[in-house]
Amino acid sequence: MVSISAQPYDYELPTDGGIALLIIDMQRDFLEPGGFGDALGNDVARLQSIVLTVKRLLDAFRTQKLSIFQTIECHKPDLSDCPPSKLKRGRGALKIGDVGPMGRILIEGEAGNAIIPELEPIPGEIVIPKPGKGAFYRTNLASLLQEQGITHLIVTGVTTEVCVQTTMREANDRGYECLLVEDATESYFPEFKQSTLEMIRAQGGIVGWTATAEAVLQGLSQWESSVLKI
Ligand code: TIU
Repeated sequence: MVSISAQPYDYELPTDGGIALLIIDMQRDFLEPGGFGDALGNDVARLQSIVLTVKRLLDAFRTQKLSIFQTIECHKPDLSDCPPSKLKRGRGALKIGDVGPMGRILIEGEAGNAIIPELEPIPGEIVIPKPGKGAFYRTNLASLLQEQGITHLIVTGVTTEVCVQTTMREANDRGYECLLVEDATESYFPEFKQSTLEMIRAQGGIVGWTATAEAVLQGLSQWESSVLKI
């Protein structure tokens, strides 16, 4: 049995299931000035700190030919998939659908809605558009995971206590073994990130595990060599 050194205890890698990297919403809308995060009054520069770490994980999954799913939070240009409550919320200078410096805020296909260039998917990699905070709500993620036999999710992205935590809770209830990578997720609020990490792994891992990217990478390379030996 190969495991990743994690909290609250080691995370066992599957012997008969698949593992996937889930990268949540690493979009210009959240990481760059002029997007949705900025419109909500946040200091978006805080989120830049994880880009290289997410890239390291992405490269490792690409090299080992493991499944990768990225999500983007977005709405259709006619806003038909945006509940009025979400549209009204925030009371910032710009709201969803308004024209900002990177195009319309949080709208599919606009420049600001794209994944940041450092993490741009390569042909064949799956990007899941999602209208909500959780990646399972009104998306085909569950069926894609089932098709690929995925049982274990390594979760990264932004923001820790909003889309990342909502997705992890949705995944946990659906039976996935979820590990949140501590230095590959970030929040506009450092105290919310810290609390989220703690609440996920509390009570014996009530929602899942947390571990550093280094520990994940070490576990994965051991796992690969153990699989190759069989
Ligand atoms: N505002 C905030 O912290 N997050 C979001 O609205 N979406 C995601 O977390 N992706």
